[in-house]
Amino acid sequence: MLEGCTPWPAETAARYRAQGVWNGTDLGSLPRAWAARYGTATALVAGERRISYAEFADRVDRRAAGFVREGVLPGDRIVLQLPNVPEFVEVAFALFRAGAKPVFSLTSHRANEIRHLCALSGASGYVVPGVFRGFDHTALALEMAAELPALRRIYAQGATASGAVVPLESVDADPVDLPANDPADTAFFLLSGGTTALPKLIPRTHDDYAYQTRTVAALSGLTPDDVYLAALPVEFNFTWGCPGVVGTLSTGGTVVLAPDPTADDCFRLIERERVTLTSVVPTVARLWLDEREWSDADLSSLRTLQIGGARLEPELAARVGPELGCRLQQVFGMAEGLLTMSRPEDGPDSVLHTQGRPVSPADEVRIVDERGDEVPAGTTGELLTRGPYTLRGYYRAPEHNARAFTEDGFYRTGDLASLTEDGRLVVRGRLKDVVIRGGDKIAAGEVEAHLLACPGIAAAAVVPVPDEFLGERIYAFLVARADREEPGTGAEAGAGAEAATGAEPVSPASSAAPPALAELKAALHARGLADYKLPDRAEFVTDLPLTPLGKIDKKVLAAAAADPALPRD
Ligand code: J2J
Repeated sequence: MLEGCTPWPAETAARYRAQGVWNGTDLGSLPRAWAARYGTATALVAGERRISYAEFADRVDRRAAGFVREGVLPGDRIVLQLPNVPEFVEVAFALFRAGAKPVFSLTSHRANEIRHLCALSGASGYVVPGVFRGFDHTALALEMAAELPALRRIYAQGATASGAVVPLESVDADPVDLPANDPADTAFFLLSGGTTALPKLIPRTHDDYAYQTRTVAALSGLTPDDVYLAALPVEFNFTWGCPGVVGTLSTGGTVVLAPDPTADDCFRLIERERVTLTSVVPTVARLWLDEREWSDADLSSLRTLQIGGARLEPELAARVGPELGCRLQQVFGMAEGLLTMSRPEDGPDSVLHTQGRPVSPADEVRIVDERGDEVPAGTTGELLTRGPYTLRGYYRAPEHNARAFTEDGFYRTGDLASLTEDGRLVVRGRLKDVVIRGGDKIAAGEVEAHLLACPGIAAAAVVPVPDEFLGERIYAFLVARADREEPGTGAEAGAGAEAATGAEPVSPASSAAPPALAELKAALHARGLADYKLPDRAEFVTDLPLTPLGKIDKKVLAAAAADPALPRD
């Protein structure tokens, strides 16, 4: 196994193998196996492009040979940052085939995230989309290569070769014999939604991911007639393997790649491609439901809409069946592993109000109180989990791992949940310091660290504030430095914190005018922080409330931020 990754204990691994839970799959071998079974059937659709299973396998073989020719070696880490295009799927499988480990990055990631991902993974290569949505990823990649000596090759779509830049199109060579991968080894890395200032890398093994996708595909009743719409970014675990792209291809179905999750694009694709299954976050589901009234698209092929990634309000859940004419499947999941979902046979009440049951009988789930003792059904506590597709440790993070796992290997999810008498999960909240904005996970600590590095800021605390459309928004409470003189122009600064608390723990700043929200956002943007992490509101206070232990009291701040008396944008 790759150094820096934590294996399952030998006895546990032996048990999973003996039970056939892990069946020795090498993800790199799958495209050939699929081609043998499904041949001329359509594997991928993107715009006007339709790629058969046979073609897909050929392209993967040629690209794998191309990467080997470029000097990619088994065990190399390669950051993969492409949008929903067939090349994402081809490159991921080509790297699996070559024994290299893709690190899945979001296209919205910028210098701050990419620098960290490349450095932490020790990446030797970085695959970018050239210019995408107005952003020059190749230029950023070159900057990174100049900073990080290990980063030797930039593969850019549509680029011309120069220096470290290799056009992705030229990563193509006559197929060569390549050794098989050890199924117990790490196949790729997903990103953690994060609780710490810097995102962690989640190693997923060939065996564990093959098991996840196979299990979820079977539970979803997928057949070769199914058509899956990848509406959310493909690199999201939900879209990639729940059952998503990998589960659908494993079953011989067709994957349709949507450029983005807008109702317009997706409804058109559902109608044109007769899509049967897709997955979205609640914010996208709400947009689709609201748009449905105005659209005459034929959505009759859609059998199941999976919704997950953030809390789904029961009122929204109840609209799915009647308004979209398909079955709702609630999904609770995490890139770290554990997935729970409602089943076709579940009654309406359970589908609307619970996140269903773990997908594997081998998943172990515990709800515990602060002392770590298990609590009875119906009681809320922290969700801990262990199982055949849940990580045993983040990559190269021994200190964090010591806190994030129990001694007996349960992962502390940081989610608050309860179990129903019949073992269904109900997500109740979070212990972890994360904002979930429209399904995007933002670690408060990361934004705080960047705010503190901005001029004029003495202290910063980031909390979620409930929002009808996005679920949550990012709210920053800030203390200005006493020495700041420039006047700010923002209306947000200092607005109504007293009214918000009704008491006194958060008091507005009164002295020198602090920087305006727009100014702060520009500073964070300039620091290379991805835009989806920028605060939606910033409020200056004279000091931050503290708990009796002297930590910033985020409960008080979250309550202040959520107060309806506060003016909203
Ligand atoms: C409330 N919170 C939820 C839900 C995830 C499938 C679906 C989602 C993800 C995902 C995924 C939630 N209700 N239904 O990887 O394969 C919050 C929890 C969780 C965190 C994980 C998949 N579903 N969440 O969202 O790694 O807080 O994975 O711990 O991005 O999202 O985020 P992520």
